[in-house]
Amino acid sequence: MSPNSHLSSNEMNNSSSMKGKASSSCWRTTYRHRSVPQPQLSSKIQAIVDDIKRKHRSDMRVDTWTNQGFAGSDICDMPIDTSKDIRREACTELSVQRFIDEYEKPAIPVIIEGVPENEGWTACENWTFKKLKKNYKAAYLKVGEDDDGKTLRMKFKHFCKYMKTQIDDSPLYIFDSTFDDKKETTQLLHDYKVPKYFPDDLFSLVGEDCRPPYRWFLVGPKRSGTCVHLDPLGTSAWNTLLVGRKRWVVFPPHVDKRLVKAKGLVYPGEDDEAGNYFADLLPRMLAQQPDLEYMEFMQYPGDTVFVPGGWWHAVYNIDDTIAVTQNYCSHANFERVWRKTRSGRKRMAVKWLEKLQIEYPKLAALAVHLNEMDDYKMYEKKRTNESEAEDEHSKKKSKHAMN
Ligand SMILES: O=C(O)CCC(=O)C(=O)O
Ligand SMILES: [Fe+2]
Repeated sequence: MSPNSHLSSNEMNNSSSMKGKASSSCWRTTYRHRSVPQPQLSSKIQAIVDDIKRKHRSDMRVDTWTNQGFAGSDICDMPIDTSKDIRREACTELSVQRFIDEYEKPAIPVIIEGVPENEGWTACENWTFKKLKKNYKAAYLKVGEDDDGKTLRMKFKHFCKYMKTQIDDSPLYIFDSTFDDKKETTQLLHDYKVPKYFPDDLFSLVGEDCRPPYRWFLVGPKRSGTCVHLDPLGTSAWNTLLVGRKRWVVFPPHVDKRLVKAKGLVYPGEDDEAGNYFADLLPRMLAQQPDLEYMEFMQYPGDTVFVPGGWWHAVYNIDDTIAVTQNYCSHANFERVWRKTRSGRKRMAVKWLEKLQIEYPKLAALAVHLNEMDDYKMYEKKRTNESEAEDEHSKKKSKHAMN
Protein backbone atom coordinates (compact mmCIF):
# COMPACT_ATOMS: atom_id res chain seq x y z
CA MET A 1 0.00 0.00 0.00
CA SER A 2 1.99 2.80 -1.22
CA PRO A 3 2.35 5.59 -1.19
CA ASN A 4 1.80 3.95 2.15
CA SER A 5 -1.90 4.26 2.72
CA HIS A 6 -1.32 2.57 6.04
CA LEU A 7 0.82 5.51 7.06
CA SER A 8 0.10 9.18 7.04
CA SER A 9 2.25 11.31 4.81
CA ASN A 10 3.40 14.87 4.93
CA GLU A 11 1.81 17.28 2.61
CA MET A 12 4.01 17.52 -0.39
CA ASN A 13 5.27 20.78 -1.70
CA ASN A 14 5.23 20.48 -5.44
CA SER A 15 7.53 23.33 -6.28
CA SER A 16 10.14 21.99 -8.66
CA SER A 17 12.76 24.34 -7.24
CA MET A 18 12.67 22.29 -4.05
CA LYS A 19 13.48 19.05 -5.85
CA GLY A 20 17.23 19.57 -6.00
CA LYS A 21 17.36 20.12 -2.27
CA ALA A 22 16.06 16.66 -1.56
CA SER A 23 19.00 15.06 -3.27
CA SER A 24 21.77 17.50 -2.50
CA SER A 25 21.76 17.24 1.28
CA CYS A 26 22.38 13.54 1.72
CA TRP A 27 22.01 11.12 -1.03
CA ARG A 28 24.16 12.15 -3.96
CA THR A 29 23.04 10.44 -7.10
CA THR A 30 24.29 10.80 -10.61
CA TYR A 31 21.07 10.07 -12.40
CA ARG A 32 18.31 11.55 -10.30
CA HIS A 33 16.82 13.50 -13.16
CA ARG A 34 17.61 11.24 -16.09
CA SER A 35 14.57 11.19 -18.33
CA VAL A 36 12.51 8.01 -18.46
CA PRO A 37 9.88 6.92 -20.97
CA GLN A 38 6.40 8.12 -20.09
CA PRO A 39 3.92 5.31 -19.38
CA GLN A 40 1.76 4.30 -22.29
CA LEU A 41 -1.51 3.16 -20.76
CA SER A 42 -4.85 3.03 -22.52
CA SER A 43 -7.01 6.00 -21.64
CA LYS A 44 -9.37 3.68 -19.76
CA ILE A 45 -6.66 2.27 -17.49
CA GLN A 46 -5.03 5.67 -17.09
CA ALA A 47 -8.35 7.06 -15.87
CA ILE A 48 -8.73 4.19 -13.37
CA VAL A 49 -5.20 4.68 -12.06
CA ASP A 50 -5.59 8.46 -11.80
CA ASP A 51 -8.87 8.14 -9.96
CA ILE A 52 -7.30 5.84 -7.37
CA LYS A 53 -4.24 8.07 -7.03
CA ARG A 54 -6.43 11.11 -6.40
CA LYS A 55 -8.30 9.33 -3.64
CA HIS A 56 -5.22 7.72 -2.14
CA ARG A 57 -3.13 10.88 -2.00
CA SER A 58 -5.63 13.72 -1.92
CA ASP A 59 -2.75 15.98 -0.86
CA MET A 60 -1.00 15.55 -4.22
CA ARG A 61 -1.86 16.33 -7.81
CA VAL A 62 -1.68 13.27 -10.04
CA ASP A 63 0.90 14.94 -12.27
CA THR A 64 3.28 15.36 -9.32
CA TRP A 65 3.69 11.65 -8.56
CA THR A 66 6.95 11.76 -10.57
CA ASN A 67 8.27 15.11 -9.26
CA GLN A 68 11.14 13.66 -7.27
CA GLY A 69 12.60 11.91 -10.29
CA PHE A 70 13.19 8.62 -8.48
CA ALA A 71 12.45 6.53 -11.59
CA GLY A 72 15.35 8.21 -13.39
CA SER A 73 17.69 7.81 -10.44
CA ASP A 74 19.92 5.17 -8.91
CA ILE A 75 17.73 4.94 -5.82
CA CYS A 76 17.42 1.16 -6.25
CA ASP A 77 21.21 0.76 -6.47
CA MET A 78 22.19 2.60 -3.29
CA PRO A 79 24.89 0.59 -1.50
CA ILE A 80 24.07 -1.19 1.76
CA ASP A 81 26.41 -1.03 4.75
CA THR A 82 27.29 -4.71 5.11
CA SER A 83 28.53 -4.20 8.68
CA LYS A 84 24.87 -3.83 9.65
CA ASP A 85 23.79 -7.12 8.09
CA ILE A 86 21.23 -9.46 9.58
CA ARG A 87 22.06 -13.10 10.38
CA ARG A 88 21.11 -15.70 7.75
CA GLU A 89 20.21 -19.33 8.32
CA ALA A 90 19.49 -22.03 5.73
CA CYS A 91 16.22 -23.72 6.66
CA THR A 92 17.88 -27.10 6.15
CA GLU A 93 20.31 -26.25 8.99
CA LEU A 94 17.92 -24.49 11.35
CA SER A 95 15.70 -26.58 13.62
CA VAL A 96 12.49 -25.12 15.02
CA GLN A 97 13.90 -25.38 18.54
CA ARG A 98 17.09 -23.54 17.61
CA PHE A 99 14.99 -20.82 15.92
CA ILE A 100 12.96 -20.39 19.11
CA ASP A 101 16.00 -20.37 21.40
CA GLU A 102 18.32 -18.21 19.31
CA TYR A 103 15.94 -15.83 17.56
CA GLU A 104 12.33 -15.87 18.72
CA LYS A 105 12.81 -15.83 22.51
CA PRO A 106 15.58 -13.20 22.48
CA ALA A 107 13.64 -11.29 19.76
CA ILE A 108 16.44 -11.11 17.18
CA PRO A 109 15.57 -10.69 13.49
CA VAL A 110 16.88 -13.33 11.11
CA ILE A 111 16.53 -14.35 7.47
CA ILE A 112 15.64 -17.98 6.94
CA GLU A 113 16.61 -19.15 3.46
CA GLY A 114 14.82 -21.74 1.34
CA VAL A 115 11.46 -22.14 3.11
CA PRO A 116 9.19 -22.14 0.00
CA GLU A 117 11.24 -24.78 -1.85
CA ASN A 118 11.79 -26.97 1.20
CA GLU A 119 8.24 -26.79 2.49
CA GLY A 120 6.77 -27.50 -0.95
CA TRP A 121 4.96 -24.24 -1.65
CA THR A 122 3.16 -24.28 -5.01
CA ALA A 123 3.73 -20.52 -4.94
CA CYS A 124 7.20 -21.37 -6.28
CA GLU A 125 5.56 -22.26 -9.61
CA ASN A 126 2.35 -20.27 -9.42
CA TRP A 127 3.50 -16.86 -8.21
CA THR A 128 5.05 -15.45 -11.35
CA PHE A 129 3.61 -12.27 -12.83
CA LYS A 130 2.57 -14.20 -15.93
CA LYS A 131 0.61 -16.85 -14.03
CA LEU A 132 -0.88 -14.50 -11.47
CA LYS A 133 -2.08 -12.26 -14.27
CA LYS A 134 -3.66 -15.22 -16.03
CA ASN A 135 -5.33 -16.63 -12.90
CA TYR A 136 -6.41 -13.46 -11.12
CA LYS A 137 -6.92 -10.98 -13.95
CA ALA A 138 -10.41 -9.99 -12.87
CA ALA A 139 -9.78 -10.03 -9.09
CA TYR A 140 -9.94 -6.69 -7.31
CA LEU A 141 -7.07 -6.27 -4.87
CA LYS A 142 -6.44 -3.53 -2.36
CA VAL A 143 -3.99 -0.85 -3.48
CA GLY A 144 -4.66 1.82 -0.90
CA GLU A 145 -7.14 3.76 1.20
CA ASP A 146 -8.88 7.07 0.81
CA ASP A 147 -8.91 9.81 3.45
CA ASP A 148 -11.81 8.13 5.27
CA GLY A 149 -9.98 4.81 5.47
CA LYS A 150 -12.12 3.27 2.73
CA THR A 151 -10.36 0.52 0.80
CA LEU A 152 -9.34 1.30 -2.78
CA ARG A 153 -9.16 -1.71 -5.07
CA MET A 154 -7.94 -2.26 -8.61
CA LYS A 155 -8.44 -5.12 -11.04
CA PHE A 156 -5.26 -7.16 -11.01
CA LYS A 157 -4.82 -7.05 -14.80
CA HIS A 158 -5.00 -3.24 -14.71
CA PHE A 159 -2.57 -3.11 -11.83
CA CYS A 160 -0.09 -5.28 -13.80
CA LYS A 161 -0.24 -2.89 -16.75
CA TYR A 162 0.31 0.03 -14.37
CA MET A 163 3.20 -1.77 -12.65
CA LYS A 164 5.04 -2.53 -15.87
CA THR A 165 4.92 1.06 -17.14
CA GLN A 166 4.86 3.26 -14.04
CA ILE A 167 7.55 5.86 -13.34
CA ASP A 168 6.11 7.05 -10.02
CA ASP A 169 8.32 8.06 -7.12
CA SER A 170 6.21 6.01 -4.74
CA PRO A 171 3.92 3.73 -6.75
CA LEU A 172 0.65 2.14 -5.72
CA TYR A 173 1.25 -1.14 -3.87
CA ILE A 174 -1.01 -4.21 -3.52
CA PHE A 175 -1.28 -4.94 0.21
CA ASP A 176 -4.34 -7.16 0.47
CA SER A 177 -5.60 -8.90 3.61
CA THR A 178 -8.90 -10.20 2.27
CA PHE A 179 -7.56 -12.50 -0.45
CA ASP A 180 -8.27 -15.44 1.86
CA ASP A 181 -12.03 -15.04 2.00
CA LYS A 182 -12.76 -13.95 -1.57
CA LYS A 183 -13.55 -16.79 -3.91
CA GLU A 184 -11.55 -15.32 -6.83
CA THR A 185 -8.35 -15.22 -4.76
CA THR A 186 -8.73 -17.95 -2.15
CA GLN A 187 -6.45 -20.25 -4.19
CA LEU A 188 -3.56 -17.99 -3.15
CA LEU A 189 -4.01 -19.35 0.34
CA HIS A 190 -3.29 -22.87 -0.85
CA ASP A 191 -0.08 -21.85 -2.60
CA TYR A 192 1.84 -21.31 0.65
CA LYS A 193 2.01 -22.76 4.17
CA VAL A 194 2.89 -21.12 7.43
CA PRO A 195 6.59 -21.99 7.78
CA LYS A 196 7.30 -24.66 10.42
CA TYR A 197 9.08 -22.04 12.59
CA PHE A 198 5.81 -20.28 13.40
CA PRO A 199 3.45 -22.99 14.69
CA ASP A 200 1.72 -20.78 17.28
CA ASP A 201 -1.14 -18.54 16.28
CA LEU A 202 -2.83 -17.66 19.55
CA PHE A 203 -5.27 -15.14 18.03
CA SER A 204 -6.86 -18.04 16.14
CA LEU A 205 -8.60 -18.88 19.45
CA VAL A 206 -11.08 -16.04 18.96
CA GLY A 207 -12.07 -17.18 15.45
CA GLU A 208 -11.61 -15.76 11.95
CA ASP A 209 -14.42 -13.22 12.29
CA CYS A 210 -13.16 -11.73 15.54
CA ARG A 211 -9.42 -11.68 15.14
CA PRO A 212 -7.52 -8.73 13.67
CA PRO A 213 -6.33 -9.01 10.02
CA TYR A 214 -3.21 -11.16 9.98
CA ARG A 215 -2.19 -12.23 6.49
CA TRP A 216 -1.39 -10.11 3.47
CA PHE A 217 -0.63 -10.84 -0.17
CA LEU A 218 1.81 -8.25 -1.48
CA VAL A 219 2.62 -7.15 -5.01
CA GLY A 220 5.01 -4.24 -4.90
CA PRO A 221 6.10 -2.38 -8.00
CA LYS A 222 9.72 -1.24 -8.08
CA ARG A 223 10.20 1.80 -5.74
CA SER A 224 7.02 1.12 -3.77
CA GLY A 225 7.50 0.39 -0.12
CA THR A 226 6.41 0.62 3.46
CA CYS A 227 7.58 3.51 5.58
CA VAL A 228 8.91 2.92 9.06
CA HIS A 229 6.36 1.38 11.42
CA LEU A 230 5.66 -1.14 14.16
CA ASP A 231 3.42 -4.09 13.40
CA PRO A 232 0.03 -4.06 15.14
CA LEU A 233 -0.67 -5.21 18.69
CA GLY A 234 2.95 -6.13 19.41
CA THR A 235 2.77 -9.10 17.05
CA SER A 236 5.79 -10.60 15.33
CA ALA A 237 5.82 -11.21 11.59
CA TRP A 238 7.31 -13.39 8.94
CA ASN A 239 7.59 -12.16 5.37
CA THR A 240 8.47 -14.52 2.51
CA LEU A 241 9.54 -13.16 -0.84
CA LEU A 242 8.91 -15.15 -4.03
CA VAL A 243 9.91 -12.66 -6.73
CA GLY A 244 12.21 -9.61 -6.78
CA ARG A 245 14.26 -7.95 -4.02
CA LYS A 246 13.22 -5.98 -0.95
CA ARG A 247 15.55 -3.71 0.96
CA TRP A 248 14.95 -3.56 4.73
CA VAL A 249 16.01 -1.51 7.70
CA VAL A 250 15.05 -2.64 11.21
CA PHE A 251 15.59 -0.96 14.59
CA PRO A 252 15.39 -2.62 18.01
CA PRO A 253 12.42 -1.76 20.25
CA HIS A 254 14.43 0.43 22.62
CA VAL A 255 15.33 2.97 19.91
CA ASP A 256 13.35 6.14 20.47
CA LYS A 257 10.25 6.57 18.31
CA ARG A 258 11.03 10.19 17.42
CA LEU A 259 14.48 9.19 16.24
CA VAL A 260 13.20 6.29 14.13
CA LYS A 261 10.44 8.41 12.61
CA ALA A 262 13.05 11.04 11.65
CA LYS A 263 10.86 13.79 13.03
CA GLY A 264 12.18 17.15 11.94
CA LEU A 265 14.42 15.66 9.24
CA VAL A 266 11.92 15.87 6.38
CA TYR A 267 12.72 19.13 4.59
CA PRO A 268 10.10 21.31 2.95
CA GLY A 269 9.35 20.02 -0.53
CA GLU A 270 10.23 16.44 0.32
CA ASP A 271 7.84 13.57 0.83
CA ASP A 272 8.12 11.00 3.61
CA GLU A 273 7.52 7.80 1.69
CA ALA A 274 9.76 4.73 1.81
CA GLY A 275 12.10 5.98 -0.95
CA ASN A 276 12.69 9.21 0.94
CA TYR A 277 13.29 7.25 4.11
CA PHE A 278 16.06 5.10 2.63
CA ALA A 279 17.60 7.74 0.38
CA ASP A 280 17.52 10.83 2.56
CA LEU A 281 16.18 10.35 6.07
CA LEU A 282 18.29 7.38 7.12
CA PRO A 283 21.57 9.07 6.09
CA ARG A 284 20.51 12.19 8.02
CA MET A 285 19.60 10.13 11.07
CA LEU A 286 23.02 8.47 10.95
CA ALA A 287 24.80 11.78 10.54
CA GLN A 288 23.10 13.00 13.72
CA GLN A 289 23.41 9.75 15.61
CA PRO A 290 26.37 7.70 14.32
CA ASP A 291 25.88 5.01 16.97
CA LEU A 292 22.24 4.35 16.02
CA GLU A 293 21.43 0.65 16.40
CA TYR A 294 19.91 -0.94 13.31
CA MET A 295 20.26 -3.70 10.74
CA GLU A 296 20.07 -3.10 7.01
CA PHE A 297 19.87 -5.87 4.45
CA MET A 298 18.48 -7.18 1.18
CA GLN A 299 15.81 -9.89 1.05
CA TYR A 300 16.04 -12.14 -2.03
CA PRO A 301 13.54 -14.56 -3.55
CA GLY A 302 13.12 -17.56 -1.24
CA ASP A 303 14.09 -15.55 1.86
CA THR A 304 11.82 -15.36 4.91
CA VAL A 305 12.44 -12.37 7.17
CA PHE A 306 11.50 -12.80 10.83
CA VAL A 307 10.55 -9.46 12.44
CA PRO A 308 10.12 -9.79 16.22
CA GLY A 309 7.34 -7.75 17.85
CA GLY A 310 8.34 -4.22 18.79
CA TRP A 311 11.06 -3.89 16.11
CA TRP A 312 10.60 -0.83 13.89
CA HIS A 313 11.04 -1.56 10.20
CA ALA A 314 10.83 0.02 6.74
CA VAL A 315 10.85 -1.85 3.44
CA TYR A 316 11.63 -0.77 -0.13
CA ASN A 317 10.86 -2.80 -3.25
CA ILE A 318 14.01 -2.73 -5.38
CA ASP A 319 12.29 -4.73 -8.16
CA ASP A 320 8.68 -5.62 -8.90
CA THR A 321 8.04 -8.05 -6.03
CA ILE A 322 5.60 -10.77 -4.94
CA ALA A 323 5.47 -11.71 -1.26
CA VAL A 324 3.29 -12.98 1.54
CA THR A 325 3.41 -11.92 5.17
CA GLN A 326 1.67 -13.02 8.35
CA ASN A 327 1.58 -11.59 11.85
CA TYR A 328 1.21 -13.77 14.88
CA CYS A 329 1.14 -14.09 18.64
CA SER A 330 3.12 -17.01 20.09
CA HIS A 331 4.30 -18.10 23.53
CA ALA A 332 7.50 -16.12 22.98
CA ASN A 333 5.88 -12.71 22.34
CA PHE A 334 2.75 -13.23 24.46
CA GLU A 335 3.53 -10.60 27.13
CA ARG A 336 4.01 -7.80 24.63
CA VAL A 337 0.95 -8.81 22.60
CA TRP A 338 -1.25 -9.19 25.68
CA ARG A 339 -0.37 -5.72 26.99
CA LYS A 340 -1.18 -4.13 23.61
CA THR A 341 -4.30 -6.18 22.94
CA ARG A 342 -6.05 -5.72 26.29
CA SER A 343 -6.17 -1.96 25.62
CA GLY A 344 -6.15 -1.89 21.80
CA ARG A 345 -8.89 -4.51 21.30
CA LYS A 346 -10.71 -4.39 24.62
CA ARG A 347 -13.68 -6.59 23.79
CA MET A 348 -11.72 -9.13 21.82
CA ALA A 349 -9.25 -9.38 24.72
CA VAL A 350 -12.06 -10.52 27.04
CA LYS A 351 -13.00 -13.33 24.67
CA TRP A 352 -9.36 -14.19 24.09
CA LEU A 353 -8.71 -14.52 27.82
CA GLU A 354 -11.70 -16.84 28.18
CA LYS A 355 -10.39 -19.07 25.39
CA LEU A 356 -6.85 -18.98 26.79
CA GLN A 357 -8.22 -20.13 30.15
CA ILE A 358 -9.52 -23.29 28.47
CA GLU A 359 -6.70 -24.01 25.99
CA TYR A 360 -3.62 -22.45 27.59
CA PRO A 361 -4.30 -21.95 31.33
CA LYS A 362 -0.66 -20.98 32.02
CA LEU A 363 -0.85 -18.13 29.49
CA ALA A 364 -4.19 -17.04 30.92
CA ALA A 365 -2.62 -16.95 34.39
CA LEU A 366 0.25 -14.89 32.98
CA ALA A 367 -2.25 -12.44 31.42
CA VAL A 368 -4.04 -12.03 34.76
CA HIS A 369 -0.71 -11.60 36.53
CA LEU A 370 0.35 -8.89 34.04
CA ASN A 371 -2.97 -7.10 34.60
CA GLU A 372 -2.39 -7.14 38.36
CA MET A 373 1.19 -5.97 38.05
CA ASP A 374 0.18 -3.07 35.80
CA ASP A 375 -3.00 -2.39 37.80
CA TYR A 376 -4.95 -2.86 34.57
CA LYS A 377 -8.74 -3.31 34.72
CA MET A 378 -10.20 -5.38 31.92
CA TYR A 379 -13.17 -4.08 29.98
CA GLU A 380 -16.54 -5.04 31.45
CA LYS A 381 -19.86 -5.48 29.65
CA LYS A 382 -21.31 -2.20 31.01
CA ARG A 383 -18.91 -0.18 28.95
CA THR A 384 -18.53 3.52 28.45
CA ASN A 385 -19.06 5.00 25.01
CA GLU A 386 -15.46 6.05 25.10
CA SER A 387 -14.00 2.55 25.38
CA GLU A 388 -16.35 1.39 22.65
CA ALA A 389 -15.20 4.11 20.31
CA GLU A 390 -11.56 3.34 21.01
CA ASP A 391 -12.11 -0.32 20.33
CA GLU A 392 -13.83 0.35 17.03
CA HIS A 393 -11.03 2.67 16.00
CA SER A 394 -8.38 0.04 16.65
CA LYS A 395 -10.23 -2.52 14.55
CA LYS A 396 -9.26 -0.71 11.36
CA LYS A 397 -8.32 -3.15 8.61
CA SER A 398 -5.10 -1.40 7.81
CA LYS A 399 -2.00 -3.14 9.10
CA HIS A 400 -0.11 -0.09 10.17
CA ALA A 401 -2.94 2.17 11.18
CA MET A 402 -1.92 2.44 14.80
CA ASN A 403 1.65 3.73 14.67
O1 LIG B 1 7.02 -5.92 2.43
C1 LIG B 1 6.62 -4.82 2.80
O2 LIG B 1 6.48 -3.85 2.07
C2 LIG B 1 6.30 -4.52 4.23
C3 LIG B 1 6.07 -5.66 5.04
C4 LIG B 1 5.71 -5.21 6.41
O3 LIG B 1 6.37 -4.51 7.05
C5 LIG B 1 4.49 -5.61 6.96
O4 LIG B 1 3.74 -6.31 6.28
O5 LIG B 1 4.23 -5.25 8.11
FE1 LIG C 1 5.48 -4.46 9.11
